Amino acid sequence: MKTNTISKKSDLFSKLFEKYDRLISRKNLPDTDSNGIYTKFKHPIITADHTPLHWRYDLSSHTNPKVMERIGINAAFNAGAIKWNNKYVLCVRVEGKDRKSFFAFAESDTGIDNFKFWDRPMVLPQNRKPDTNVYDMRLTLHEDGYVYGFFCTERKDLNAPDGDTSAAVANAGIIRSKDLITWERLPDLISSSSQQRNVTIHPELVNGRYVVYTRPQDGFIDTGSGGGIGLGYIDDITNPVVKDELILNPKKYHTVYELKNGQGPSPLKTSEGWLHLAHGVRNTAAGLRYVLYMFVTDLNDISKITFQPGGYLMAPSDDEIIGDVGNVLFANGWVMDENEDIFIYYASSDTRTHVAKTSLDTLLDYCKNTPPDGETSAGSVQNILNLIDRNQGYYQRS
Ligand code: M1P
Repeated sequence: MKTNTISKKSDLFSKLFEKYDRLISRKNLPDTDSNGIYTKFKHPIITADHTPLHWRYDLSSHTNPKVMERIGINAAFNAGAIKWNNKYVLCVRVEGKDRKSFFAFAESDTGIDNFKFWDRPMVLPQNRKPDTNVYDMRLTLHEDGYVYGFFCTERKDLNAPDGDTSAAVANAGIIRSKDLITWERLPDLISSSSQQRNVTIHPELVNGRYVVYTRPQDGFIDTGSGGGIGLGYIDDITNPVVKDELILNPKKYHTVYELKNGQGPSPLKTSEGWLHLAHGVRNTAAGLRYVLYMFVTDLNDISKITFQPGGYLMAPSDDEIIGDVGNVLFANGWVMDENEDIFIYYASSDTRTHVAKTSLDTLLDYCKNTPPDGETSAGSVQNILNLIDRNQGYYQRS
């Protein structure tokens, strides 16, 4: 009798593993519906269901005869990315059903499918003041030889009035490694802003100094009088005091980054400047809407924007609109291959991770040849009229 029960339960475990194996070995196909700028793929590349079964289930049929999930995972999104030992490696924000986020690496040979999590989630080294919640890792191979991980560390706001149990303080946490396995924790960012989020490091030194992209903000959600993508300099990365911070890319009325914006991954170096991916947020009657946009900065003067296409590069579409925090696209990871193919790792609605594939040549063309924001409705019409004029002789059909 007992043997029968166990073998029946073992069947349930087998089914669980078969289902899981099918999911992580599933091939991902490109969406045929490309806009010429990037190609999205049919399936998200990482979801909560991709997290290993041995993180979630007690796999013994003796102690878990009902095959119950013991630890639930809610979402797997906002991944940092790096190409490492010929693999596409993501540092995923995994969020448990208990609302805590943590980091876990997943890797793939193709960059578009078959992502497998490493055996264990990352054990993040702690500073004297432990993190309550951590998220949104940016991974950057720096010219000093380290891979830096910049992430958001969140702690309760101890100055909040009694009874306010949600007020929090966000800052940038910093780790570095030479092998992605052993990580050294540096002090958290020291800046003049009460809160910082969406911070990442520029891959090269500028005049012998480290450079960080920042997002100073007054409140935990509201950027208030702060906001915009900032640029600051650090003399000694082991004592990360931000100096000479300036706003590189401000939020702006009646644009897709009207309410707030934030640097995505660290910029990519190209012969025509530094290519940036960012997110912009505006408020609507249905709540905040997060989209991705781009800009380019001068190769020799990184505080100067040389191109900024109007509008967004990518916005939530179809199933991407729905999730834990709806109408959100967010990207903090991308990889450029030796052949200059670019993989943009983006997440939808704080729930799942996707990839879009493009190339350096295409994104530079996009940045240089998409008209800048027209600023007004009339300006937008003028952009269209300019295109119509250039198209004379091309579009009339008999
Ligand atoms: O919920 C949307 C995003 O909100 C925050 O981004 P920002 O600081 O720009 O508003 C982050 O918490 C991010 O993780 C999240 O995806």
